[in-house]
Amino acid sequence: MKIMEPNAVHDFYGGVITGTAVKTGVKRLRDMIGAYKEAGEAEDLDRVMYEVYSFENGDPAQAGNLNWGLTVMYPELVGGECNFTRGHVHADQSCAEIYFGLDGQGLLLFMDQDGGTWAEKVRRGSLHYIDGRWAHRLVNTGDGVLKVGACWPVTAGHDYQWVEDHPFPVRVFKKNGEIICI
Ligand code: PAN
Ligand code: ZN
Repeated sequence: MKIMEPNAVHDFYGGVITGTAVKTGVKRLRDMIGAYKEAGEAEDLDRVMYEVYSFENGDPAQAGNLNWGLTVMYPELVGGECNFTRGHVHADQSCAEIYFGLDGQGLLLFMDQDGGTWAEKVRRGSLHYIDGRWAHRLVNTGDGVLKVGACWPVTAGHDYQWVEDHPFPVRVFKKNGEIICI
């Protein structure tokens, strides 16, 4: 029996995922500034807010195949508001997803199709099930880097427009070290 290395070099806990099929996305504040409530005029728009690594496994057209990925979020505040991902529902809402906390402290915000909103705490070792109909957004509430792994069907797709049309009604701020959800 041939024993091989994993088909990608991963150090999830260290926030590293590499391999031939990895796509990396970087979100800077300039990409997100409009989404924050109280962004000041003097913000450094070059600030890196989060990085997303995604690894496509197998044929991307074959339903049932799975991607995995890693989101690395920095402990940035914008007008006191905690760093958050853009958020999306899956274009194919029959496709669920699993998130798993690797490092740091955060919240996973959910919103269902009726606008019902709730959150789960994210930390090293936490597991989160995301129904394909639920909008999902990560928030880094900690003082360090938040690292979250994910696994989702290759055919899920990302619908960002839905979240722009139905904004999350809750924002997460950190004031004097305390997390406040408004
Ligand atoms: C994740 C997200 C990642 C970044 O891989 O894409 O956390 O969030 P946004 O895509 O909302 O910017 C995922 O949920 N994939 O389906
Ligand atoms: Zn998703």
